[in-house]
Amino acid sequence: AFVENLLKHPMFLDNTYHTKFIDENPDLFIFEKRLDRGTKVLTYIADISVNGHPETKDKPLPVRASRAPQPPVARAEPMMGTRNLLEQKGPQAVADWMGQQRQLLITDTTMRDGHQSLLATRMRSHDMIKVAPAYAANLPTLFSVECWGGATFDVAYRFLQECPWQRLRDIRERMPNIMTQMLLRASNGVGYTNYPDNVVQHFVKTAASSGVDVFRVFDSLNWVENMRVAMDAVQEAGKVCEGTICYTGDIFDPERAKYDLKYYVAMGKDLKAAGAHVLGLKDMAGLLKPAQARVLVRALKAEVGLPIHFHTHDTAGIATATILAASEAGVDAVDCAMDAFSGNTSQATLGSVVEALRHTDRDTGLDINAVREISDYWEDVRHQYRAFETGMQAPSSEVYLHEMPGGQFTNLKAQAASLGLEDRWPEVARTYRDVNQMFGDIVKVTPSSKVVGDMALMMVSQGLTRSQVEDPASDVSFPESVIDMMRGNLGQPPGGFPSAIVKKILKGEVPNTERPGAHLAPVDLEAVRGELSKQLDGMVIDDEDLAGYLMYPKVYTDYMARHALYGPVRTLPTPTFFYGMEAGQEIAAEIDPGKTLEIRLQAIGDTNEDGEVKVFFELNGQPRVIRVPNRL
Ligand code: BTN
Ligand code: 3PY
Ligand code: ZN
Repeated sequence: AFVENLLKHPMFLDNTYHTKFIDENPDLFIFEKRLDRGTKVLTYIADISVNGHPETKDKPLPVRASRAPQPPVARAEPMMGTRNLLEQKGPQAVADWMGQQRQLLITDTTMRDGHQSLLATRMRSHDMIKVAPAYAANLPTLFSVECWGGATFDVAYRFLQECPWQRLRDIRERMPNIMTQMLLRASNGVGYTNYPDNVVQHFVKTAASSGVDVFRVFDSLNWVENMRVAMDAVQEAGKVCEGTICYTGDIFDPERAKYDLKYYVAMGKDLKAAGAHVLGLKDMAGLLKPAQARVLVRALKAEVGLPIHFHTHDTAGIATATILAASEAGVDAVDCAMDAFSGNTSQATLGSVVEALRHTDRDTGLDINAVREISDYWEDVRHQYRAFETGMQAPSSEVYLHEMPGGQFTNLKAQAASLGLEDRWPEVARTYRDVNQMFGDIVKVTPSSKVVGDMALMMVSQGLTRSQVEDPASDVSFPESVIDMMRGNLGQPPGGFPSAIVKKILKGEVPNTERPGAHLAPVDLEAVRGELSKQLDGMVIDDEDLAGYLMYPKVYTDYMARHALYGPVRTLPTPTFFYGMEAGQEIAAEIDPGKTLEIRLQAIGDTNEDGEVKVFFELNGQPRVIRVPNRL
């Protein structure tokens, strides 16, 4: 039972070190500790092989015989790309170039929104890093590769047992010519609540120096006031600041007049005045229809005068049509996902957009053979994550009813199922829409979308209607996230929240209607660094660790505790990570450049009277026995 007890003890930090620290400084460590990493990785494999991985148990298995994903061959030396332009001439030159050239520029979202929207964000760095050189060599004219931020940050620590910063540096190193891109929730960072200004500034600065080139900055209530700290920090770092409008409603619908063309144009102008180099148009739910896109893009181009980068989701099956309409109206760049990671709640199909525009005046110039090869790789990768396929089977126009973001849809469905509400999904969808109206018709995107989802699930599970909730005479116990938003802790939507519902939810407490960050004291970064170092046995806390800890303190320290036990498991092949090994199987894991563990699982023994199992390995030819508890 030793592994279990240590694992369950959050303060177990004996022999702690950081993945990247030891990777970068292997010589600083004594021989035993280096050997120890092998034992740690074997402990993980033994445990998963005996007990299974908690996240894949009882889920559909990949077909074992399917071939290991092979990245395409890099066909040439990486040609100069957008990253070189940014490095040599700066972010304004990138924006100027975007506006000047004719071809439709494409961002590939596979490594961020693609798997966030289709596989619950579970894609591991291993599968991204392997293919990055093929992007650099074979698709050097991509505008950018979105590979960081959004939900990928905490999922890496929390569920994949890996460091998100190392992912960023590894991709950056292998793809030096194409800009990387991240999604940043402005003052909410990559979290679910407002952080103090200096925490946001420290995060942006660190992300820029670890490898992010384009920052798509949005606010979950479209409040430009609440975006300035993050946008200023991006400009300060010399990176591309994509100040972003979140699209909701329907500009043609007189009943949604709050979000009309004038509203979006005014917001675009505000973002330009705030220093955006590029105007992001983020349609997180996939609500923008082709005819509306034509009008909106034309107006934004003419009246704001920034290059426009359009992001949408294919939830309703119409994303490609909208992209083509936006392209005709002069949009400068669009987001697509590689074919195997496209469609439904993800982005439009990259190869199809390339083909649709071929031989037109907006020809993307991308090599369709290179696209197909890379997509073939992603198809094999996706298969290994079969346990996380939660997606919709078909596109659905229902999204125009509920307006759920692509990244939330499957998540909320799973949450509803876990509450026993799977048969009442249409009711959840209608209630989500009712909650939106009750809150005054707000933008719904992380974190505001989570608040609306929490409220909708509460209402459906308790059988409450909107009018019952609004009735001043009824006693309703609101979810904590709802109270928090009404207090003003996510900022203000256009026109504010309706005063009657605020009054009911806050029971008379006066909300803060100023920028939340204005009321949050700065964090003493050096003091926190010192305390964390003490907590982690004197480990050197660099800016990346500090930024991770400040975003998610417990997620970070739990990750570090598991890291002390399991070592660099991020280097394992994906099937090994999620399913362990079978007797007779052999794998390799490169734990440092040039230092590879050759691992063979010989046999799994019987469970002894203490409930322990011996697992017999060969590690680089040497026999090793690992004991793990049988928890089945
Ligand atoms: C997670 O955080 O849930 C995934 C990381 C791995 C947790 C390991 S898997 C082997 C052992 N058994 C468990 O139930 N948890 C740990
Ligand atoms: C995120 O914030 O993670 C999103 O994807 C919002 O669309
Ligand atoms: Zn998205």
